[in-house]
Amino acid sequence: MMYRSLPRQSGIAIVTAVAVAALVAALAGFMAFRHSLWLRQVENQHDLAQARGVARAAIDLSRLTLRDDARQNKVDHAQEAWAIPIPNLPVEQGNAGGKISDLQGRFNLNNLIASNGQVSMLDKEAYERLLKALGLSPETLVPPLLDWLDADSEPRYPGGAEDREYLAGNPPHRAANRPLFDIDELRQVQGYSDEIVARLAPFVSALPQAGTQVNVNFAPPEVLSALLPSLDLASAQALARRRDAKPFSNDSEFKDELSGQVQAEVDPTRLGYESRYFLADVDARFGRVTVAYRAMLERNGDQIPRVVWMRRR
Ligand SMILES: [Ca+2]
Ligand SMILES: [Ca+2]
Repeated sequence: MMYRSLPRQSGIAIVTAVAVAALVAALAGFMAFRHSLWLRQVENQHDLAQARGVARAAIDLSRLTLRDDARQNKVDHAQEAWAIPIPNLPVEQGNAGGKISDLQGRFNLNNLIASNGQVSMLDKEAYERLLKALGLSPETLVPPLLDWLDADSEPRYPGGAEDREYLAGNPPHRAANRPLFDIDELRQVQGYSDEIVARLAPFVSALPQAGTQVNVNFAPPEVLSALLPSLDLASAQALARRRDAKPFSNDSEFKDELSGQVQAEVDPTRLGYESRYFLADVDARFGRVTVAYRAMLERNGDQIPRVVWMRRR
């Protein structure tokens, strides 16, 4: 009987050995996979850190470019060197590129409430004209934005919206009662759908101060026409074409291009030829990782511009 059970036992031993070998092989494979995954993660982290470093260096380069521009002249227009986009250039093991855009040719929505907390009537009327020129409704878009920006919680009538209206919404939130931080914040304001915000975006800004001038060298025709009530859109389009060929340096050059009636509407406190605020968009690729950053820059005199905010886009 004993000799019969021996082959059976050795059979079990062989099966066990094969199973153990298979398990070891599977475990070794799993370990190798985990190890390569870990290595990949380490590489990705390394590439991400490098790409972020390259992106930050590109934003710093934008700041230096704007500082140097301010040292050379006191006028800003689209033909200046800083306004030329930098194509994606090879850097060590990667690529980087970007562009600087002017923000001061746009209508600053934070101008609607002056620094004394009161509505700036000239800016309110200009914003109404801008909305009309864009085919949007001032009646539904102006009162809720004024309520969003003003410090109180009393809704305007008609068409206003404050905490009470927003807390009843889904999801409930409150009115900001302070200047806009960013154009994207408009999506939280009553009446501002994604489509409306996208339509407005090229024409408006949310700068961190009120009472800013519009740089006429960058203003789209719709913004020029909104700021100069007697300048119709067709004349503003013709004016913008002449300006793009030959930018303005001062009031007298600008007024030379306007009719007498429009000349009288040029307010040097609201229109200018310089820019203080800019957007820097940079893209950086390093190894397998690509990052894209956007920063708002504020230039003060010929100092290196400060970063107002910076985020991934
Ligand atoms: Ca300049
Ligand atoms: Ca309010």
